[in-house]
Amino acid sequence: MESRPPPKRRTKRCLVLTVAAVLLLIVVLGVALGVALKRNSEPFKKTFIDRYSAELSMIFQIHCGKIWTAFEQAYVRKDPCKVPMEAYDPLMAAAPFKPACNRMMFWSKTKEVVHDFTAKKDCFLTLEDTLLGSVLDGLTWCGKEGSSDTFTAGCPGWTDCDNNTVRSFWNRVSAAFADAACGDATVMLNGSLATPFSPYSIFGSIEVKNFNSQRMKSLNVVLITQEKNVSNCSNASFKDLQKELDGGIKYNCKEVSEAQLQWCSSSPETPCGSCW
Ligand code: DVN
Repeated sequence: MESRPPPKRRTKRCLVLTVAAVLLLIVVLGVALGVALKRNSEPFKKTFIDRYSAELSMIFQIHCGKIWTAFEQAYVRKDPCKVPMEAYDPLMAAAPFKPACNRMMFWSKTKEVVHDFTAKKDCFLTLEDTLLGSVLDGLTWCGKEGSSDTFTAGCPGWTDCDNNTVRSFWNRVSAAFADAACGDATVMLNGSLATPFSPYSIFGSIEVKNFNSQRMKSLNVVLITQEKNVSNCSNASFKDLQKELDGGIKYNCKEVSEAQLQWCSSSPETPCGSCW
């Protein structure tokens, strides 16, 4: 017959088993309570989210309505070639740019490469990455005298007249975006051009003129170079750029190959700062 363990050891084993049973019971009860509570809290959570988002979307609808009205009044019922950039002042008052210090990215003749970069690396923001810029980028619109409609065809082209509806919009929002520039700003320019900085471009004729040294500390030029490169950071046009800059804004220039930029864009773990 099997020998029985001494009384002392039997008591100890009994104690351990009792404690384990009690612990198991607490865990089972805890899980059951958690599930019950969760299940009970579900309907309340859904009510909360439904009501909150309904309220939000109503606020957004009212806000968007105001922005639309401010936008439309710039050109509706007007000759599409007689819309100066100031016509969009009420829009800028209704939808001012939030400054994104040290992240604002300007560009000229590099639209594709800059937006490929900012789409993959979220450390910089171009005008077209802002809400207003992204809504209207690539669109055409205009009004005409005697009509309250917005037309998207038959509108004057970019070079058809100076005060055309779309070009005046981009001029006005570019001025506002540059005015909001703060901290270190960056501009991506095209190294395959003989004059990467043109005083006649929007960047040269509007944005540089709106940089304010009260808010903006420096302008970092990133010159995108190709194999058959044409210009580098000692290009004469950059002397003009430096002359145009508001006194007190520091200037520097770095040459970066498009290949290096593409490599950097496609490696999310590479910090933006080491892309050039
Ligand atoms: O800093 C950027 C950005 O903030 C923007 O608002 O202004 C700066 C870029 O303007 P930019 O310096 O004049 O640079 P680009 O490359 O000469 O022209 C920018 C855009 O204006 C072009 O990409 C065109 O837009 P699109 O058609 O590609 O959507 C447009 N643009 C300029 N000249 C044009 C023209 N579109 C048609 N005909 C032209 N002659």
